[in-house]
Amino acid sequence: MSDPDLRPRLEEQSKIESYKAASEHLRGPIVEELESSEPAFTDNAIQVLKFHGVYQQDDRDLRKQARARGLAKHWQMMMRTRIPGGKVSPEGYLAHDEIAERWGNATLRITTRQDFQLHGILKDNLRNSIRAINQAMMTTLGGCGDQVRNVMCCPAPVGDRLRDEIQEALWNIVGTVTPRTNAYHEIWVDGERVTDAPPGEEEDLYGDQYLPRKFKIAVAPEGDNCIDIYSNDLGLVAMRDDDGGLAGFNLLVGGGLGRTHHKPNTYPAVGRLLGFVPADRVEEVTRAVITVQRDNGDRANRRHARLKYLLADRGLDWFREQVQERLSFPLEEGRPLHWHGVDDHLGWHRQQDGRWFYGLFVENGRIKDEGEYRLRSAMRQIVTELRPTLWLTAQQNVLFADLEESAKPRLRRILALHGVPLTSSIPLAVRNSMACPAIPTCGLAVAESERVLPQVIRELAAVQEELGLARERISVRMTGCPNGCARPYLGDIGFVGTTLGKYDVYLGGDFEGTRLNIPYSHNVGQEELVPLLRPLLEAFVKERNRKEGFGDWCHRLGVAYLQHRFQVLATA
Ligand code: SRM
Ligand code: SF4
Repeated sequence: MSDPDLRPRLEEQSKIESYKAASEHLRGPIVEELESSEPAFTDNAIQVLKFHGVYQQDDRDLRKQARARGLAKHWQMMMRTRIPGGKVSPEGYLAHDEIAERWGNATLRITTRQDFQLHGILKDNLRNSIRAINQAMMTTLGGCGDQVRNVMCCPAPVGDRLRDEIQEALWNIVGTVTPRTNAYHEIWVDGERVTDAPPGEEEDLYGDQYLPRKFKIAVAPEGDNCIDIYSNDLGLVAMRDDDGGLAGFNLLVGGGLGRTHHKPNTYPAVGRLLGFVPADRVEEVTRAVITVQRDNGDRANRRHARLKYLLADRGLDWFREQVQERLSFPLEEGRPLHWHGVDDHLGWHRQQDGRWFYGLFVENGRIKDEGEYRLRSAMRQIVTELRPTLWLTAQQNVLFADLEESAKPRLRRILALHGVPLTSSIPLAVRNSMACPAIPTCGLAVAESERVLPQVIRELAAVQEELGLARERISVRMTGCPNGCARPYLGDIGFVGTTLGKYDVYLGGDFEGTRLNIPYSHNVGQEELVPLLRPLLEAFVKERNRKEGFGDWCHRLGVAYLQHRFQVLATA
């Protein structure tokens, strides 16, 4: 175990560490500041609020107007509900829909980690919004902050034995990683004015200072990497036993995608195989992995604080020893891993109990009413009338589950009446694309993403159609900065914003998301993105091996070779 004397003293740690340490288990100055008439929170409260699932933002489209009205910014809050495995009850959905209407910007957003985000909530409406989420038996605690974030899991509601056992393991993991503090209930639900942690309240996993940085966990059934397991700090791959049940988990550690432009010591990394544990040991090993990071992660430099950097600095063998020391049983060697693909679970599928689920494509996860396209209204009607269980996917889509055969025509009719296309009519290029929110809500965005990808991807779909590639699954992911929220470094093609209207282009990942892609071209104008890709796609059509994916073809030939062949300037 790490020597506590060697850890940096609090004054040598980042400012956020001192806020966390002084927060009395996430109470901080939230209550006082909620009661003040200021439209925004102070830095200390902002950092503690993240643990409660709340980000302070400003509407970047309205900055000029705000200034003209003598305001610093148009302050508003984003709220993220933590939704393990993406499972949402009809009541939970309707509560989010109502908050979006009453207090938010009238849209909901399905995130790349199977959560809901609500944007545009004013400070005065925050308490009512969080309370409404809690009344629907959901929580925003753990949506953000230096703790375990939403635990992802393949959402397909198939209902077979393996999936049922995975769900049980998922909820045990969620139970073990949820903070113990009562601060959340005091502040948002009970409305008490408590500022100190009561005696005896203990954060047994996190300690008083919580983790050095966010920590991400995902669970995937072996074979189907629909949740992009390699981007997580801890990936748990559920391995089948001989009877089709859950034997245990292969552990992948140290995945993470965030990087910063012009800082080569920040980089994306994919998870590495640490070992295997039987199913009934998963909570113990999860805690062991988290506490090694808790005790050894970098608390001085937040850009170097994720588990991937600890692994890079100390090595996988050191890490394995540290984990082993904290376990009551021996870690086994990792089992061979094979991925058969990525199933987005869209369209109609039969459940084991004879009922049906329907996976609906939601472009970039945004549930909204806009012109003839009225997805939000359609979803409200579907949920109110048919009462499906909803499952959010890691590709920002939604599955309506537990539908009787008789509900199928009604669901189709409701979608048609609201101008929402069925998944089967969505071009594959569009269906396999994702963008992060970026401007106007994200304060870190340097370029657009959600608002420009629809146009770019339709241009690409048209080129794919022309070249006979309409049925080809090519994943395209765009972000408005290098932080990697739509996982651009794991797609066949990644577009990463560098400044307004410009993107770095990455190639050579794989559709299964097991490999990082590589920078191909730097600072490409938005309207040049598809023309840049066109000659590559033309060559791919002629030269690919049978069934070879576009990313695999780029990888086989080598990105450096492709740059030379297509006379593309190397990256900056
Ligand atoms: Fe993210 C920060 C949105 C998934 C890496 N992310 C942000 C913030 C909160 C901006 C901020 O800190 O002020 C963004 C809010 C934008 C907005 O207006 O809503 C934001 N991230 C998102 C979401 C909504 C994107 C989406 O299209 O759905 C995803 C919410 C997930 C959730 O429900 O928890 C989201 N973010 C991711 C992922 C993908 C994943 O986890 O599978 C990553 C890459 C994986 C990883 O963590 O390494 C990711 N987000 C980041 C980072 C870089 C972290 C790093 O280690 O460097 C930041 C910036 C930071 O933490 O300093 C960030
Ligand atoms: Fe914001 Fe960057 Fe994440 Fe996009 S990738 S949401 S721009 S932090």
